[in-house]
Amino acid sequence: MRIDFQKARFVISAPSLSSRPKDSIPEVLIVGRSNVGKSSLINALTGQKLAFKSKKAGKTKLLNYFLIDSRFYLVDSPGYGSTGFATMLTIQFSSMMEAYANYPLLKGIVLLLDLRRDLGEDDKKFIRYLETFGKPIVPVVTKADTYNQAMRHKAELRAADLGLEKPFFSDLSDKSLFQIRGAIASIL
Ligand SMILES: Nc1nc2c(ncn2[C@@H]2O[C@H](COP(=O)(O)OP(=O)(O)OP(=O)(O)O)[C@@H](O)[C@H]2O)c(=O)[nH]1
Ligand SMILES: [Mg+2]
Repeated sequence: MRIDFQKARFVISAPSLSSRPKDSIPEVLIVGRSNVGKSSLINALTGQKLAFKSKKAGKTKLLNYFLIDSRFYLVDSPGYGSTGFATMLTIQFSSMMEAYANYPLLKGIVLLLDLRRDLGEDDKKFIRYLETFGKPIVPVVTKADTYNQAMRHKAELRAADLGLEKPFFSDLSDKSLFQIRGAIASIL
């Protein structure tokens, strides 16, 4: 399926899934710890400055719906572990995610990871929790431009340890974006 990611526009910021657009367009959710690079990846995938990126953690507070090529919504989510989401599964965040658990329009989750360090227990719990959704998960290691060969190898081992085989490495280059666009298209 050919999808033109450059044909993208912001549609709505929703405080929860119940405020999403009232249509039946499928969606792909981007999740990850605060500051991992969710908004930056959305901007890079679409080649537009759609999502706000920030130096300060916890910038994205709402579910931001971006319509891609009139085909699906790419949804920027608040980073867990960010300001206002002190612990990963705070009531607000978990109830937002909970609504997604059996949501038929959710076609998959792009899980952004910083694997320069071992993940904490809360990250591992969060990943286990996402898996209970039973939807495809596309693992993406962000900020790959900051990894050397040894770090990359270590990151692959860490991902495998989490049951995430063959993660994509994103350095926001054309090559990595091409791969990630392909992975997203394949789950739609
Ligand atoms: N070196 C490098 N920096 C990146 C990359 N992607 C994002 N960043 C930087 O990481 C910081 C956080 O990026 P955001 O895209 O705002 O992260 P976020 O996950 O949307 O953060 P929240 O909205 O706070 O949850 C910014 O300073 C970005 O410039 C990357 O591929 N390489
Ligand atoms: Mg963001």
